[in-house]
Amino acid sequence: MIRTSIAGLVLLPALVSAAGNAAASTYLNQSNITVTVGAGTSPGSFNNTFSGGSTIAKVIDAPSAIAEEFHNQTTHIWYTADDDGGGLELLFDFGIEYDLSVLHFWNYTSETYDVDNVAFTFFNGNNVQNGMLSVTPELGSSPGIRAQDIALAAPLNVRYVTAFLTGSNRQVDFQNIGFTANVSAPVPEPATYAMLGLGSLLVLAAWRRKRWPDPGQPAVASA
Ligand SMILES: [Ca+2]
Ligand SMILES: [Ca+2]
Repeated sequence: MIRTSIAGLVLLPALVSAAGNAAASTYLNQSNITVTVGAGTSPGSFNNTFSGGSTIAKVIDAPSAIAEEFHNQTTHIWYTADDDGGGLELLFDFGIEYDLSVLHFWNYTSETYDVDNVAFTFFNGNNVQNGMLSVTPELGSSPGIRAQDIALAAPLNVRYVTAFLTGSNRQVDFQNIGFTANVSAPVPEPATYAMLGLGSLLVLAAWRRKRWPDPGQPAVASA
């Protein structure tokens, strides 16, 4: 009985350690995720956001979380809502489920045009909503804009993210959005639980056989 408890104690740290050794975090940008303009975007104008063949992918084109970006027509997003309270909706698809840990936000440098609020809605791989979060980013640095890193209390297992960006003066101007994340651990299927349970029973049975051999069987002679 005591020995069984000790075996359990030995197993527990091994399991915790396995969970802690998950793959290193990933920076999510245009090389591994996509972004589109959502239908929830309020009536408004994109000014020169898409001039010169630019696409909305410039939201996620920062090569790393510490990249510096300068404000010009090829790097930034500038949207003006027709009415107060209007905003820009962005739809992110991460391709697989991630556990998000940090939001990196490159905001514009002036209060008149910067993003004042980002309302996030999170969805899992089955497109079921699993969380909401409101973030208030700071003004961007000047002249080179670097990301503000914001710890993101997002739910686990996020594949799709809707972001609704609003600003005072009806203006939404920023450079990039990035996320640091870990690939989510797969949720075990019921069949997996059953196999784990069966495996534990087999191990226990083997251990009991070793400790207390069937009295009907001749004892194994030791060498
Ligand atoms: Ca950019
Ligand atoms: Ca503002």
